Formats: sequence, structure tokens, C-alpha cells
Amino acid sequence: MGKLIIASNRLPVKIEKDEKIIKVTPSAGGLATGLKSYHKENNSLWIGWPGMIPETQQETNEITALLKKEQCLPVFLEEEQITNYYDGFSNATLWPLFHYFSDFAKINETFWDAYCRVNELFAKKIIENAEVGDKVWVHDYQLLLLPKILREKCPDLTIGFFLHIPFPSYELIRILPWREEIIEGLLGADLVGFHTYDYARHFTSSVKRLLGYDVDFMQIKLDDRQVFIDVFPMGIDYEKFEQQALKIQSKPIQERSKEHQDIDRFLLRMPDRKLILSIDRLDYTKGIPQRLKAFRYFLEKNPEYKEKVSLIMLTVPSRTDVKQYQKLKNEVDVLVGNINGEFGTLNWNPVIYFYRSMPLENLIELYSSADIALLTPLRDGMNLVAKEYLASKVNHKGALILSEMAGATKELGEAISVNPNNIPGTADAILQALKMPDDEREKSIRTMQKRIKRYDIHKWAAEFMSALEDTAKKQQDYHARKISPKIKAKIYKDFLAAKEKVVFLDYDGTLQRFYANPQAAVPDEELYQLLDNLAQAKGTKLVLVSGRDRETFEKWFGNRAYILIAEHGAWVKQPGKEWIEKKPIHPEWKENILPVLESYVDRTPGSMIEEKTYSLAWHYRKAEIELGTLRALELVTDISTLIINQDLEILEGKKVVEIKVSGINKGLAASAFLRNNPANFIMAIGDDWTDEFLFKELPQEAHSIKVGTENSAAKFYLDNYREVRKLIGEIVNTKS
Ligand code: GDG
Repeated sequence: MGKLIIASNRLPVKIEKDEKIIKVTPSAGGLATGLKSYHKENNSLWIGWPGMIPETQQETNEITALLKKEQCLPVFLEEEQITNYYDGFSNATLWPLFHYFSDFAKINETFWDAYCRVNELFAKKIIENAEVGDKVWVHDYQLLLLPKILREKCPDLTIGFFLHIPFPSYELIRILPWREEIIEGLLGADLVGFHTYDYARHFTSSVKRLLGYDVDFMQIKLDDRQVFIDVFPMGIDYEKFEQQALKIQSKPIQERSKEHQDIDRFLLRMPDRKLILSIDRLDYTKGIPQRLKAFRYFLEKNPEYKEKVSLIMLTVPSRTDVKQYQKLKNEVDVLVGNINGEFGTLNWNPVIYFYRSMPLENLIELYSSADIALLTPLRDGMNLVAKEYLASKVNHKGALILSEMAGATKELGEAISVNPNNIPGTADAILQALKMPDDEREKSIRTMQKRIKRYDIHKWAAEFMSALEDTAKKQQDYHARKISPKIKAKIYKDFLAAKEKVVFLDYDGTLQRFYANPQAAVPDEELYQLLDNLAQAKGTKLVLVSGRDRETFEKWFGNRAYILIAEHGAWVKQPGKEWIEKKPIHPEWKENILPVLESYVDRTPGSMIEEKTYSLAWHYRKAEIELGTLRALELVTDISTLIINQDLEILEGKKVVEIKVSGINKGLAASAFLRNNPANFIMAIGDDWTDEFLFKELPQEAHSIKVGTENSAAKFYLDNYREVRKLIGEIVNTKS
């Protein structure tokens, strides 16, 4: 089994130079904190930027050697790249846009160019270190293009991607001039993971709208492979926080850290004083000004809590070179000053404000001492702080107020949920948390703890990896059944040797590309030539078998030497003869169904009805894609009740729902044809769900070929209609 290569912008450790001494320190931030224990335990190789620009070759070597001990490999970036790729495209374009701050998002070609170049650099480093059988797990928004670059250079690599921030609605992503490149970049992966279903849903919707790929139950169908989408809500190293909190709690006061002793003294002075805690990077997405305003509002409305409640706010400096962050720092400074100036007394600071980072141990001390955690991001991919607070509450005396805009809210339903933009609402939540009876607090804390303990960081990473392995197996199965030159040679040999040959070919998506407008799929000269040659090959019967109406088939192929089967088998035509109807039937059945379909056309712009002898088809190829899919589901439910006890059935094809007389399908039509035309070489090629009938009915020795990547009863796969045309051309030209 190969190794795992993790790739992220930052490594789990950062390199700093302090008085000419190069030091390794742990990185802060959700991704690094979360994944580093998994990294250590699983012997993976982590590739990323070390956080420092070496000045000499010697420094480069020293950093590389230090990182090697941590199983890390550096990608060194230059000043200009940090400015344009990191501060620029990553943090001044993607970060605001993906967090719905579209006004902040800078559109800048230089940023984009640097972003592309740095993604290439990461790819190069990974390829230099990857061996056959390795898996690559790419993380986060700084490396959105990396999966595609890797796929192009190493098609057999197994690639997973996880996005730690929200994936925004299509309406946001469409703003980017490079939106297609970004989505294509991600589709280089085998598996793309998100924290919540909403983000996954936004992603698949953008894939459909921007690139037009089919998405089926979280699988995206590309020409030559599938990309799997799934939801993995990131967990924390629960045990680490729990154990550390237990240790802290059992320490005698004099052995506690200075900060912890300060907190204890602070609480001892007034035992009924309550502490509210918030911890986050100083980022405009975290809703820090809104939180302060809510706290001020709370103090104004509830004067009885003066001197009884303090908000400890730890804000960790972040992206200090980006202008928005500097402005935010000023805003927060002013707000804290105002609140303390207005409400504070000699004995009491309403807001205790730290603008720095702290060692993890101090962080856990804060978590365990705080009565309430107040976490109010305006948007947050997950928010691990909420989970860390819960894990550290070993005495169960706590309450969590959590923004409904954080991904974590989906798992932490027992928390007090707030809309951070609603200042009075958040102030009410503070009051609610302060007044909450002890048994109620304990119950909700315990319930949430149980959940996040079970799905911790180890489980999260293991689940992602096992899903990645599964997808790799599925891709392998698909590739194993893809027609190889050896299989092709065997098919050509069998064709040449056989006296009686029958070839069944579907039309749309098999011989011709799939058009939004079905009438545009007119056969071209190259195709006619190819089919004519095949039909003229000695002992060969070429059968075009399609769901198309017979009028269109007559127009396109009526004078050709092919056997035509139209409307899934309802009509058959031998070359030079008239069309024969399989089963005459009274057309009254349509009278009930047509009005229903018409109401769907009215309510689904772009959709249309096609009337055939034995069926009515509702096409939604040209409708808005999500609305079309939704309506198709509704339509199937409506029609199912209408056709009970009638000799009718529903077929769901590619962007079409067809109601047709039962007992007619491509498989039955092919069997009937073969009964009258026995053959010792049979081949069938099709791309649609309806072609599965054909594949299943054919005798065991037939060569059945599916076009596309969906599961199929066919023996082999081809990627697209161009490959089908190539195969047919080669069959005809095989001489010996
Ligand atoms: C991104 C997404 C998503 C904070 N201050 C200190 C410190 N931290 C640690 C916390 C926590 C982490 O940083 C913060 O994680 P969050 O999840 O809250 O937020 P982001 O950094 O924005 O992370 C986020 C996450 O990725 C994971 O996918 O949840 O939505 O934005 O672990 O403990 N650690 C130390 N000192 C500090 O002062 N040692």
C-alpha cells in the first residue's frame, strides 16, 4: 500500500527566525490543529509552505532538515508569490467571496497568475515525491487548481480534496472571471469533501450550471471518469482536550499557570461572577464587532448583570498585511474601548481583550473556566473552537451560544443558536444562557459531547481516507472494463471470422454528441460514411435502435441500408421497406397524461413534450437544470398514480421522463430481431439508461459496450461517442 501525501498551504508547524536562530513552532488555525495528530500517527508526508523565506542556501537546507524530522517537505515561496498568491488571490479574492463578502473580493489578473503558478509549484513538489500507489489529500482554498494539474500529469494518482471553508452559492462563484477553471481544478480529484451538505449542494449546482456535467446522487459524470462528492464534518482531537482539561482541573491552585491563577483570583473575588469566552482569529468573517455590539446591548438592557459578567475575548492576529484586517483591528479596538469606558468600574472590566495567540494549554484553561462560549461568526466553514470548548467542559457546567452561520451548527443542535446579525437576538441568547438551569446545561453539554467524541478528528480523517479508497476502487473497476487494445483486437477478430453479424447501435450520446436541442443532433457526413461502410461489410446487419420518433429516423436514415428500430422498439423498418408497427393500440391513454405533462411544461420554462406513437416524453434538457430535476421527480410521482392498472410504464432517461406502453423496450426489440436473424457475432453499444434493457437481453457471448461512466450491465466501457466512431471505423477496416 502506498503512502499518503497531505498538501496544504501551511504546514502543521511553522518556521520562524528569532535572533538568527531558526525555530520550529506549531501552526495555529483549524486545519493544522485538526490534522496534525492524524499526520503523526499515519506516517504521512506533508507538503506545504513553511512560513518563512530563507535568505541563503544554508538556511534553505537547515529548514528542510528541520522539517524532515516532522515528516514535512517545504514548498518555498518568494515574496512576490506570497503577496499575490497568498495575501492576494487566496485571502483577498477567494476568502471573502467564499464567505459571502463579495464586496471585499478583489479581481486582479496578477493575483490569479501567481495563484496558478504556485499551484503548479505544489504539483511539481508532489510529483517529485509521489510513487505508484500513493494517495494525495489536498486541503483548502489556496490549492483549488492542484487536483487538475496532478490529474493531468499523473492520471493514475488517487486524489482527494477537502475544503475547510464554505463553498458558496452559484450566485457568488459566478462573479469570478476564473470560475470555470476553479471548478475544473477541483474536478481533477476522485473525491471532493465538504463540512456540510449545503456546501456540497452549492458545489454540485455550480458544476451543473457552469460546466453542464450530469450529477447523479453526489457523483459527477465526466467523459472518462467520475468524481465523488461527500460530506465529512471535521472533528477535533477530543481526547487531547478532555485529558488536558481533566489534568488542569485536578491541579492544586499553586501549580496552575499564571494565567489560570489570574482567572481563579478574578472569580474568587466575586464567586457569582460569570465568564463568557470567545476565541477566534481576528477575521471579518468571525463577527467580532457584532458580538461586541450584542454584549453592549445586553449590558444596556440588563443592568443587574453589571460587575457580574465579563467577556474574555481572545483574538489571534491573522493576515495582518491585508487591509481589511487592519481596518477590523481598529474597529474592534475602538468598540472594546467604548464598552469598557462606558460600563467599566474600578473593580470590573466588561471586556477582557487579548490580541495575541496563546499556548494550547492556556486555551484549554480558558475553555474549562468559561461559563459560556459566545461564538458568532457571520460565516464559518465549521468552527472548531465550539467543539474544543465542549470537549474541555469536563465538569459539564457550560453553555454554548453558536451562530447559525457556522458549519458546526448542523451537528450541535443543542446549542443556543443565534443569527449574529441580530444584535438584540444575540443579547437575548446571552441572558438565556446565564439563566439556564444547571441540569439543562449539563444535559445539552453531555449530548453534544457524546456526538463530537464519537466523530472526532481520527474518525473524520479515517472516514475520508476510506471513502477515497472506495472511489479509487470504483475508478479501477471502470478502467478495468474500459476497452483495451487487446479487447478491441478480439472484437475485430470475432467480427472478421463471423458469417452472420448483427450490430445494434443507439444514436444520441452513442454515435452523436448529446445536444440540448434534440433536433440539432443531425447526422454528419462522417457518420453516414462510417455507418454505410459498416452496413456494407460482408454478412453485417446494422440496426439503429433508439427512443427517437420514427419520423425523425425516417428523415435521417430512411433511404439507407440500415435496419431502423424507433421509439424503443415500437416501430421497425427494414431497408427499402415500410415501417411496421409492433403492437397497434388505441391512443386514448394519452388523453389523461397529456394535460399533466402540459402543466409541467407551463411550470418549467424550457421543457417540452414529444409525442410518439407509443409514448409521451417530457424533455427538460433545455430547462434550468435544478428545476428540471426537481420537476422530473414530481412528475414521476404524479404519473405513477395515474397509470395504476394501465398497460403503461415510466422510463426515466437522460433529462427526459417518458410514459410508454409496456412491453416495448430496446431489449425486447433486439431479442425479437435476433430470433428472425440469428447471428454468430453480436455487438451492442449505447449510453442511456434505456440501453440497459438491450445489454441485459443479449446472449452471453455478445459484445456489449456502455458509453460513459455509470454502472452498467454492459461488459465494457468507452468514454464518449468519438471513441465509438473510432471503434466502428477500425472494425470495418480490419483486414485479418
Ligand atoms: C478554518 C475555517 C474550519 C485559535 N487561537 C489559538 C489557537 N487557535 C486554534 C483553535 C482552533 C483553531 O485555531 C481555529 O479553528 P476554527 O475552526 O475555529 O477557525 P479557522 O482558523 O478559521 O479554520 C473553519 C477550520 O478551518 C477547519 O476546517 O472549522 O471554519 O475557517 O483549533 O484551537 N491555538 C493556539 N493558540 C491560540 O491562541 N494554540
